[in-house]
Amino acid sequence: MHLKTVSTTPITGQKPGTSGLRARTRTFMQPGYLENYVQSAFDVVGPLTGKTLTLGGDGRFFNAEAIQTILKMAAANGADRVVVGKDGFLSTPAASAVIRRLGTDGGLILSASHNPGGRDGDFGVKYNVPNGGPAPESVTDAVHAQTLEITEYRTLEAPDIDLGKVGENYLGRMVAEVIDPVATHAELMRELFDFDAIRELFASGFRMRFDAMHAITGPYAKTILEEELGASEGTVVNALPLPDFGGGHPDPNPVHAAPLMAELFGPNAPDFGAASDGDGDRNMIVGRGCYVTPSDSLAVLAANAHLAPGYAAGIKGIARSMPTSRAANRVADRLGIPCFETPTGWKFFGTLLDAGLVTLCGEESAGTGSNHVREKDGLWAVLLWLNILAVRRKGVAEILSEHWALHGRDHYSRHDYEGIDADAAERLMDGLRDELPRLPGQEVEGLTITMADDFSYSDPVDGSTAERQGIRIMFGETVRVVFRLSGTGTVGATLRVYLEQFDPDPDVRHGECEVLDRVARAAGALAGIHERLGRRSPDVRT
Ligand code: VG1
Ligand code: CO
Repeated sequence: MHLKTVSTTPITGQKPGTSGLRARTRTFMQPGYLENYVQSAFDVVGPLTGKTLTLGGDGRFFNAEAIQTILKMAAANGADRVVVGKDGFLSTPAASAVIRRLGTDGGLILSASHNPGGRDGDFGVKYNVPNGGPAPESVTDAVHAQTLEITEYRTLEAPDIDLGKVGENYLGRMVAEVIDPVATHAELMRELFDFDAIRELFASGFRMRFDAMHAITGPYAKTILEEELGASEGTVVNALPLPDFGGGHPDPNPVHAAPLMAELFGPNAPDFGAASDGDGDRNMIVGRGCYVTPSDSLAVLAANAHLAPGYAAGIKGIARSMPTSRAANRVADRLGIPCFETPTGWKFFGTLLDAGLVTLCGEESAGTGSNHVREKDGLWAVLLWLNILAVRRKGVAEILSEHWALHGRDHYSRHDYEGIDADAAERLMDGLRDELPRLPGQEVEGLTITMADDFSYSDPVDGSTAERQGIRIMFGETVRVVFRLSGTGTVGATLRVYLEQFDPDPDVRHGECEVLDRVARAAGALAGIHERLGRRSPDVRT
């Protein structure tokens, strides 16, 4: 075994952003490309001497090779130990749990989350800091700057280690410790939730379907739901993580998890359905004949969290990303606790959680989590729902309509225009930005604009700021439209249009589409979506 220095491949086109570096898998497979990012991250957080890192990924194509590469680089960079999930697996929340419980000096997570995988799909890598959360912008900016500086990386010439066997291996002087990827996370779940009550719920005949979408949550869901909580065998479907997610798109929403929706809305539907994404940090919740929007899910979880042992003392506060509906604010107001509004992306919740200002966080994109880790956590949300259902012994639809009766209902939908020309997308956003001062007072589709701005955020804990985080347009107190461009895509641009309308006295028979139809037309007219993008309707509605 000897140390060598090899040249890097420049990272072009893609700036390592909110969720680390994401690019096409083929781009990542170029020799020296992944290495450029990893060496840069090691340079920024290093020296690694005396340090322990956590490492794992969502099992997508190139995961295992990337793990071996990173292990050898960590050894060459002087790390003491790397804790790696068996088979190279760790869901994002499990990696966060491992970093925190084992007290490692941060870690690397390999995933492009909900983006499709495979040789022709996407790959990604991100560095998480010692609190278990995504690196803040100061770190990701420094890593990006370093990728432009360095021309070489350090590695050890050594055979691959056996990722299939739990135990310790040596790479030079570094220990590569292969761990059970599920155990630490499962242990944490047992502490937070009343497993006995959930076991009784299943024993009473309660039926559930969990769609792991051939992504990383399969092993976690099988172990916890079927083996430990007694859900019947077959409750978890598509449980085997596959390198290409079985050709699917592991984004848990009604469009990409259509089979689950069909089952829950069909004859002989189970009581409860859930799905998770590529790296296991997102969740979709469906009741029998009833889809729960992620924004409503956050609000219901916040209103009922005290029913689970881990939150029995009540929650201190809630944080939601700006485009997430204001349903969570209504719960916070009733409970007399604060509700923070942050830019999109989990990293903005970290400081609030560390400072103990909030207990629960959520995003409209199906991410929900709490202070137990510093990432969103798909299975955690499912278990909290199960704990609530086990205590309240009511159906999802009933819980939801009671929630709306008490708080009113925030009708909500997100329209995505995918694969659009990046310049046209920028021009559309710039056009809206230029118009902002002239918008208040204007009438669109019979709705009058009362406020319009480009969301900027100042972190109440560390004072860091983030500008241009999305255009918000208010039509009085009840209707809101938000426009922003996705930061996680790898080709072209995606425009996200977030539509919402509050109804203080809701009629549960109305679907989101009818209620939000006028709001959608107003959004289209304001941004000139048809004229500028040539699109008549969105690619995905969630
Ligand atoms: C999307 C979601 C955002 C989420 C991010 C990462 O970002 O909208 O809410 O935090 O993905 O999620 P964007 O920029 O494409 O809208 V995941 O599951 O990649 O960790
Ligand atoms: Co994800």
